[in-house]
Amino acid sequence: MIDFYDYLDHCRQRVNYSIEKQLPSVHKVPCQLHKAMRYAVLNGGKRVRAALVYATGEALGADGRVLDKASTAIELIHAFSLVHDDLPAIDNDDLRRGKPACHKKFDEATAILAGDALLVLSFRVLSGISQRQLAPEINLKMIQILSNYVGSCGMAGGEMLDTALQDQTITLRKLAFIYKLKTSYLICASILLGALSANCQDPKLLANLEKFGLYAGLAFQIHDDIIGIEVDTATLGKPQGSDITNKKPTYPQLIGLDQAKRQKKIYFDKALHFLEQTQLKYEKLTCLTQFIIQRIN
Ligand code: GRG
Repeated sequence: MIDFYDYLDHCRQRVNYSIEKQLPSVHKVPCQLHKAMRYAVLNGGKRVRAALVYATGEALGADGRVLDKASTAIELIHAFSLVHDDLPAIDNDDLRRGKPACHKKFDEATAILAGDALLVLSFRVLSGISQRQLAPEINLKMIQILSNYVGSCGMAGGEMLDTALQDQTITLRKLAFIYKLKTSYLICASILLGALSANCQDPKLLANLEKFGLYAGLAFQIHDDIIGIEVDTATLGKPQGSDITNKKPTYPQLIGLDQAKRQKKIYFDKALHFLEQTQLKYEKLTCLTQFIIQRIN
């Protein structure tokens, strides 16, 4: 049995070191922008997505240096999405990872630009994988997958639909669709980039990994709704009850907390079902999925 928390800590340290190396120095002009980028991405964070990249890639024998670049690219995009999500025009949240949100620490213009620059840096890092470590056509596939999953039919599209939800009634089916785009797709991208880092091109395996990511992502977002209600602001590191304040429909709001917990478990079981189908050595991925639905922040 692996010590999962040691493993998660190891992934965190590894990706943080890699991110640090990729960020421009705070002494480089425009210093304020570079400070904000650093603040937004090196301010804590569980690094669950990075761990998914590492755990998937390691199960398939990927080169650690490729995994460092892939996990860095994913966490840079994730940090960018949180910066923009917190902006007054979107969720208007002042607190992130227990600290002032980027636009509060700096200002709105700086936060918007820092987010933009993190997004661009993500693709720069991903496209910078050495040809000696990974075939260029696989590297290109990674870039295509990531851009599809975060673009207008992916995370950005999910956020657009989510933003329009304020004060609206919605069916559970539509909400699940938004969660898929907004949250699951970056989880899927993390897993698929991990697999591609190992040169994996088996369509059946990739399809099972994608379905695993899809359901793990839905469970992750429903759990996020639940802890957003049940856990206090200090523990969450972001405002408790912010979906209620923003009048955003969530699973607990639509079907109640108990049913939301049941639905989370259904998605968790589906995720594990598709993980088993991969026939990989998946102990770390199972632990990560359990962590995703039990975390307190
Ligand atoms: C991708 C082009 C493009 C635009 C981004 C702003 C935006 C559009 C998307 C935001 C999507 C979003 C915030 C989804 C919520 C996902 C979620 C539950 C995030 C929290 O993730 P954790 O708990 O956070 O892993 P830490 O802080 O641990 O990293």
